[in-house]
Amino acid sequence: MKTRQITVPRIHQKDMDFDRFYEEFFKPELPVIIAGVTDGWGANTKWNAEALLNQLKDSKSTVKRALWYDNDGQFLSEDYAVPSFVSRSLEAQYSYTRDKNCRFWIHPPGNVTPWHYDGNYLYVFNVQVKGAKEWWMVSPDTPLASFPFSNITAPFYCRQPSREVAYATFVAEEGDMVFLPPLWLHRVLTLKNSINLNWVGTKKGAPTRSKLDAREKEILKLATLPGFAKLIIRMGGAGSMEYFKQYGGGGWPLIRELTADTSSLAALSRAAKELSGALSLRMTDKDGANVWKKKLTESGPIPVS
Ligand SMILES: O=C(O)CCC(=O)C(=O)O
Ligand SMILES: [Fe+2]
Repeated sequence: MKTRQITVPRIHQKDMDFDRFYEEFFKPELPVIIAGVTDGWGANTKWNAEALLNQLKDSKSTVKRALWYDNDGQFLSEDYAVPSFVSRSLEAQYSYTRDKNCRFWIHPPGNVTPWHYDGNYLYVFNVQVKGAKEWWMVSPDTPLASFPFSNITAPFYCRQPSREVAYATFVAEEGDMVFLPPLWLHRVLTLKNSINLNWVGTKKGAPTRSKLDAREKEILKLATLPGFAKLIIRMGGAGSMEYFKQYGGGGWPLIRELTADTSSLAALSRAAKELSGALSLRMTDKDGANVWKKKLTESGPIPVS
């Protein structure tokens, strides 16, 4: 794998306003780290893993997800302040949002969230309230190989591009907020006992074009063709038809908008590419275990050449 390292800028929140954020990062869909976001937050002294877990469990509005908890903007809102460029970005003019658009992650050191990109064209404001995490990101222009119809990266030894991969790596320290744009692949290693608060949304308007954007649109288009949605869900493990119904907070109208310029032929050819890609993936990992059953994902950093 040939690699090219890119740098994610780090900007203090006092130098960031909505206009700058919108022009330099939100609109072009580029990552940025914003420092000093938690200055003055009650969460700094009030939040610890155990207490937060109990509060999440006690709250009726908590939804437990596989790796994190969802809640709404009211939950513990007295403990933090939403930066104005975040609340502006989440406004209906710029984003589709869901009712429970806050995510909470609680991780011990050593925890790895393996390579993936978030579905639903989701962008994430990821605040490192406590602890520290090492991030790796890959541009959607030079994506890693995914499992078929999936947003989860196949293990590096199975099948990875021979062309260049543009990646970034950095550490998010306490008080930093990572802006993760839509379709950027990422892998996150927890370095110190960690609490993260996220706000998520799906950007309105045409997404920035990239290889992964084309793939995502072709898969979505395929889902609009009779009989295909079920196949995609089965292959990609997205859960149920609810996934498309609620897609990106906009559902089928958003899917139709996103796929307006994608032909059915491109979608069918995507299906062929995904299936032939699947055949070229190695079926067993180094231990002889079935890669498909394990959905095993290489959790290491990009092998830098
Ligand atoms: O913090 C982590 O371990 C994973 C974060 C992540 O995947 C995300 O914010 O989308
Ligand atoms: Fe993610």
